[in-house]
Amino acid sequence: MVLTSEEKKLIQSTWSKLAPEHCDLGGEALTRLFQVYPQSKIYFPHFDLCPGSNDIHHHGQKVVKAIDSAIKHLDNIRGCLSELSDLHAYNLRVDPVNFKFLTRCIHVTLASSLRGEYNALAYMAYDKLLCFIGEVLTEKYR
Ligand code: HNI
Repeated sequence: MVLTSEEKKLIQSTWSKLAPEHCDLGGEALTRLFQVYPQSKIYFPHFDLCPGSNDIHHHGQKVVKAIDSAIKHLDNIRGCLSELSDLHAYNLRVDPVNFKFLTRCIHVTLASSLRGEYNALAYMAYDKLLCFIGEVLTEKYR
């Protein structure tokens, strides 16, 4: 992934403004995922998938924590997500298309929080980042 230094700064500054540890970014993105792409629900038969459920909220926090650590290590995302990559490839076996679905839902969630600040440049920077995270989490399938 080639993020320019401007894109890195843009991601880090907008992300810190969101204060992801205090908001329900992940839960909102997952709620959107299950509403817009209900086929993604098959991986979570053991969860309560009603919008805003505790399961969705807690799982959302885990997902956001992983993205947060990627953002703190933009030069070593592969290393930092290595264990998660093993988990998604060897245990969970999530069809990679779901990562594209989730990426879209994260974009919408970011846009609805950041409003005008989520301009084309911010979109492009996050798109590169989220696509790369999806690649890392699915690359061990081969
Ligand atoms: Ni994902 C578990 C991060 C995309 C299905 N996932 C996790 C965990 C993290 C995580 C963190 C918790 C690991 C642990 O407990 O050790 N997942 C991420 C990230 C992305 C992602 C950062 C992409 C941005 N996961 C997806 C997608 C799906 C998915 C697209 C399927 C639609 N993940 C799962 C499932 C689990 C999971 C299923 C196990 C849930 C559980 O608790 O049983």
